Amino acid sequence: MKTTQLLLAAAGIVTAAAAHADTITDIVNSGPAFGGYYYSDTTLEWSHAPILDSFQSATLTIDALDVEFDAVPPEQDRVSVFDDDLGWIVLGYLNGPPSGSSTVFDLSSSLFDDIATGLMVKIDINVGTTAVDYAMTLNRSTLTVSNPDTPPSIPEPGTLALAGLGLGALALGRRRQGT
Ligand SMILES: [Ca+2]
Ligand SMILES: [Ca+2]
Repeated sequence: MKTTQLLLAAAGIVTAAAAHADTITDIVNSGPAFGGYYYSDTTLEWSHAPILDSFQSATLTIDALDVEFDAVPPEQDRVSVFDDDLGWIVLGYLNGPPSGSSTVFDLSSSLFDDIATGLMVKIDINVGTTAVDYAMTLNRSTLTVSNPDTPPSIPEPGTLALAGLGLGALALGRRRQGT
């Protein structure tokens, strides 16, 4: 390995330790479920990337267009997630104005293991309102997990030793280049 690569590797380890974030976000906004205009009784389904870090709370935010939850009868776009123990569980319905809505659902701890393997989500468009044919467009699904107990980020002794190893290798490389 070249000395520059060693130095970069050492720097990368330190950066990774310092950048331990309080929240992790996974956004899905592409694929067959997104961007189209879909009518009643259509089911849109997608998956989030696995989140392997530990966390203590999680939310799912769905951004959509043309959700007429305030209409009479209301458009009922039902959001469900897959729990490995319980199967599909209903979180609730999209809410907000047709011009653009952002609906946030809290995810229970029984879903944390499913988040770790990649949370599966689906929307059943306008269920239970057979009198009216509504449609909507799904724009984005945002999965956010947070760990409020994350301690202040201090590089561990092992990390510092590794960084020192990288710098030492750099010095050794320079000496060799000099001879
Ligand atoms: Ca589960
Ligand atoms: Ca609509």
